[in-house]
Amino acid sequence: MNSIPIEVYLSESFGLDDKHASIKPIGSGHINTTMLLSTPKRSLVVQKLNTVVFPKPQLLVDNARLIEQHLSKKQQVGEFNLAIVRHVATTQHDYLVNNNDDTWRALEFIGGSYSEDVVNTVSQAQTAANAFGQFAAALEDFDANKLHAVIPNFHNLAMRAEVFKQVINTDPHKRVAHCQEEVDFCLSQFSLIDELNALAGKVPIRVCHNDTKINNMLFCLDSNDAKAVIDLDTCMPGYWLNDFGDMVRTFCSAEQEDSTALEKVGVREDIFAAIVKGYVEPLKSVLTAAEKQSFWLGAKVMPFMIGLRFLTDYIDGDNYFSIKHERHNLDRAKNQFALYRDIVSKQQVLKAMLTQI
Ligand code: ADP
Ligand code: GN1
Ligand code: MG
Repeated sequence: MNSIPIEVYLSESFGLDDKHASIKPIGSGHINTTMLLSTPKRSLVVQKLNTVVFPKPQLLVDNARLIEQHLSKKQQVGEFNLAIVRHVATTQHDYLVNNNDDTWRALEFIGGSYSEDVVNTVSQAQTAANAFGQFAAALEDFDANKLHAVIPNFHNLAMRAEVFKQVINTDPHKRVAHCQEEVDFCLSQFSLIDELNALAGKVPIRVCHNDTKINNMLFCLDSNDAKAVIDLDTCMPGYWLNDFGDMVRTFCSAEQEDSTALEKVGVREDIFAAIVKGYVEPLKSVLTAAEKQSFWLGAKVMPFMIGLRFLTDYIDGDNYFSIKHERHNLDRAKNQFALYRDIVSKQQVLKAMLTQI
C-alpha cells in the first residue's frame, strides 16, 4: 500500500509537474472514475478504470489506440474533422498504471469544451448526431474484427434477458418484491429478441461506438459545434441501429436518465427528427436499405435494454452501475421504461420520420 497522494503519483507516472498538481472529479459517467489532473502547464483527464466491468483493461486501451490511429490518418488527409482524444503514455512508455490495486489511464484533456447530460436544443441534437455519424463514417473502412470484444455480448438482448431471468430467480437481495410490476413488464417485452434475430445476416456488422450517450460528446465552448466523440471504451463490432437507438434514448427525453418525474419523460419529436437528419447525412452513401429500416428497432431496443440492465443491477444488488442511493438503479429503470413506452406509442409518427431517409 503506498500512501503517495494520487495526484502526485499520477503526475509522476504521466510526466507532469507533481509539485503543483491538483485533481478533481469531472463528468457523470456510471462506470469509471473520471478526474481532471491539472498542473500549471498541462491538464490530463485521468480515469480509474472499473475492473469489474473491464476485467482486462489492456484490451480497452488496445482498441482505443487502434481507433485513434485510424482517425488520425483520416484527419491528416482532411477526411475527419473532429478532435481525437488520445491516450497519454506513461514515462515508462505504457498506457496503464497500477496504484494500490487500482488501474489508471490518462487521456488528453480537450480544453474549451463542455458536455451535456440532457439535450437543450434541436440544433444541439443535430450537431451531436452528425458528429457520431462522422465518427461512424470515418471507421466504415476499419476492419471491425481487429477490435477485441471488451465486453462480450454487450448489446445482445437475448443474453441480457437470460441474465435477468437468472437474477430474478435467485433474487439475492429480496428486491423483486419492490419491482414486481417492472419485472412483469420486462418479461412481456421479449418478443423484441425475435425482431432482432430476424435481422441477422441482413444488416452489416459495423464498428460501433456502443455508448452514443449525449454526455459522450464534447462541444466547443465558443461555437457550440461538436468538438470530439469521447468514451471509446465499448467500441466493438455491432449494428449501427444500436448507436442510433442510444442517441434516441439519451437525446430525446427532456429529463435526466434517473429522473423520477415520469410524467415528463418522453420523446421530443423534433429532437428525434434532428437525430435522423444529423446522423444519416455523413452516412448516406454507405447505409444499406436494411440498415435504414433497422433504425426503428434500435430506437425501441436501446431504452428497453438499458432499462433491463438497470433493473437487473438493482435486483442483483448494484454491482455494475455506480449509484447515489439505494433505489437509484430502479429509478433509472422506471425512467427508461417510461421512455420506451412513449416511443412505442408514437410509432406511427416516428417511423414516418425514418422513412424519409
Ligand atoms: P465514463 O466512462 O465514466 O462515462 P467518460 O470518458 O465518458 O467516462 O468521461 C466522463 C466525462 O468527463 C465526460 O462526459 C466529459 O464531461 C469529461 N471528459 C472525458 N474525457 C474528456 C476529455 N478528454 N476532455 C475533456 N473532458 C472530458
Ligand atoms: C454506462 O460509462 P457510461 O456512463 O458512459 C454503460 C452504458 C450504458 C450507460 C447508461 C460500459 O455508460 O452501456 O448505456 O451507462 N457503459 C458500460 O447510462 O456498461
Ligand atoms: Mg461516458
